[in-house]
Formats: sequence, C-alpha cells, structure tokens
Amino acid sequence: KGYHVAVVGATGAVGEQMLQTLEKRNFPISKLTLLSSARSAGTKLTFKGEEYIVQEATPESFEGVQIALFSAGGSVSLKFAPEAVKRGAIVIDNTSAYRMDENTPLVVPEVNEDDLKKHNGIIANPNCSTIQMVVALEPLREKYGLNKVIVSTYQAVSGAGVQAINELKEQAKALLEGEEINPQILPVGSDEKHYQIAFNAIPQIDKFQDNGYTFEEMKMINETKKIMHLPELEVAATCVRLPVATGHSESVYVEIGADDVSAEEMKNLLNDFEGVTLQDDPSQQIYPMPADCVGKNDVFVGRIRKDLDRPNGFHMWVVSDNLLKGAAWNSVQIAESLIKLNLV
Ligand code: 11C
Repeated sequence: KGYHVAVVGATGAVGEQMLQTLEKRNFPISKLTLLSSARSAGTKLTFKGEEYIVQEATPESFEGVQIALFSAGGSVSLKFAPEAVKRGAIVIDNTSAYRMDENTPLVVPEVNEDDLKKHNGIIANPNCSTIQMVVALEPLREKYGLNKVIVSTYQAVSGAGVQAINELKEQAKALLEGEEINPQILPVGSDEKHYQIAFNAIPQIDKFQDNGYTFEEMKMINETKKIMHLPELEVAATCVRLPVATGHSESVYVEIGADDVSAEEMKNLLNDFEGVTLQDDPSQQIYPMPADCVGKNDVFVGRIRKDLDRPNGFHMWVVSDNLLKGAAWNSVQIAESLIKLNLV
C-alpha cells in the first residue's frame, strides 16, 4: 500500500534531495512520476535502484497523482499546482507562489502541524532560512512568548540552485589559478549586475523591494509571523550569501516574554525540542557549522547566551542543511504528517 507521488522539478538541487529523502524515509509509494520543465525532460534518474525518465510536466501528468511535491520555481507552481489539485492531488509547494495566500497553510510540522487541517489542496513549504529559524524559536514562543527577533543570515549558494553551486566552484578554481572570472548567476540571475561569490560575501539574496529590504529578507519577516501565528511579532532580517555550498547559518537575536531566564535554561529547553540538536559547549569549542550539518535533517543550535544589556534578550547561532530541513525534508515531513492526520 502506498501513494502515487509526483516530484515536479526532479532534476534540481532540491528535487535530487526530495528523491533521496523519500528513499531514506521509505515513504509509502505505489507509483512515482518524475516531472520537470521541457529543458530537463528526458533526464534519467534512479530511485530505489530503478531507472526513471523525467517527463515534461503537463496538466495530464497529474492524472491519478495523490501527493505532488513541487520545487521547480514559482511560475511552474502557479501553472500546474491548480491542475494537480483539480485532479485530486494534494500539492506540497516548495516555492514562494502560495506562501502568503491566506487560504494556503504555510507549515513547519514542529511548529504548526495543525494548520494542515485547514488545507484546500495546496500546502506551502516555507523558505529555507525561515524554516530553520522558526524551529529554533518555537520552544521559546511556547514557554515564554516572543517580542522581537533580529536575524542576520550567512546563506549557502545551493539555495540559488545547481547553477550557483557550479558558479562558486568554477570561480574558486579560476581565481586560485589566476584566471579571469565572469559572474553570471549570483546574487540574482535576472538582475542587472552579477558579482564574485568565491572568497566574497554578497549582502543581497533575491531582488530588492521598494522598502530597501530584499525579497529573501521579507520572506523571513512575513513567513515567520504567519507560521508562528504572531502577526504583531517584531522581526528584522539581513540576508547575506557566502561561498558555502550547502548549509545556511543564522545569527538570531531574540527578546522573549520573561526577564529571569538563564542561558542554561534556554539550552535545556532547546535540547529537549524535537527537531533541534544542541551543539553548545564553548569550553570544548563546540558549536554548529554548515560543513557538519550537510546531509542531516535537524536544526543545529549553539552559542546561546544572554544579551549583556537586555534581561529578556538572547543570542543564538542556528545552522541547518538548507536543501533538507530547509526544503526536501520539510516537504516530505509535511507529507508524513498528512498521512498521520488522515488528510490524504
Ligand atoms: C536562497 N532562500 O537561499 C533562498 C532559496 O523561496 O524557496 C529558497 C527560495 C524559496 O537563495
């Protein structure tokens, strides 16, 4: 017994991790359909030792599909997610297309699994940098309440896709060999200017909005309020791209609703929370780093300390594999929750 599952965007950086995660979790699949844009159609992929040929997505591709995992860009989701729903599928969409739609739940199972019950066919998977932050914030919200969050991110290039990973590798090699580079992809493929990412830091992820924040920063702000059901929460974000292949890091400053909490209590609280691995022992130089988190599903938290001026202020360092908890694993986890809650 299993479900007819479709993966849309199967050849992308996230699609690859979706297939690996479905395989690792032994997700109950009776039939698997792999879809992509016309450009990648025909690619051969292996799942559980069997070869599959990726097909170009059309409305008819979703005939009989029960669970459709989308990760092929917002325009593909806008075009095909309604077609999949029309044919009876539940869509878990890993793009920003439906995240802020008020009829679409935006879900991180550790935080707001119950929102799945209100779905109308589409469930949105949040932005990677938002997901890892809300997992680290949720135990604090539950116990003390949250007043304010200020986050600065240190994000990996895989968030911008396979081409960005290749751009980092090619630039690093070229620069080490004293050759010229010709940036084409980062910070944003469709923007006018492109900058060196190897041996650099770029304080722009996604396009600038009229308010001076980038779209990535606004995603972190708006999605956090929606997922946590805290429309009044004060949130500010600065998002920066680093020459790291995979694993987003975040420096998070948070003000909670209590003044008398020690760093030790905070560490215990986070340590006990499902989905969090605490790595915090300055005496042994233990703290999370992206290189250690690649391939793991958890959110890693360390460097927890009280603010020196504000009695309710805390600082922490939050790292996770952006392609797993930030994307593929959170999507598959949503699918597992849907099965557990009898919603599929
Ligand atoms: C990045 N966070 O690191 C982006 C990628 O809205 O799902 C994820 C884009 C999204 O570039």
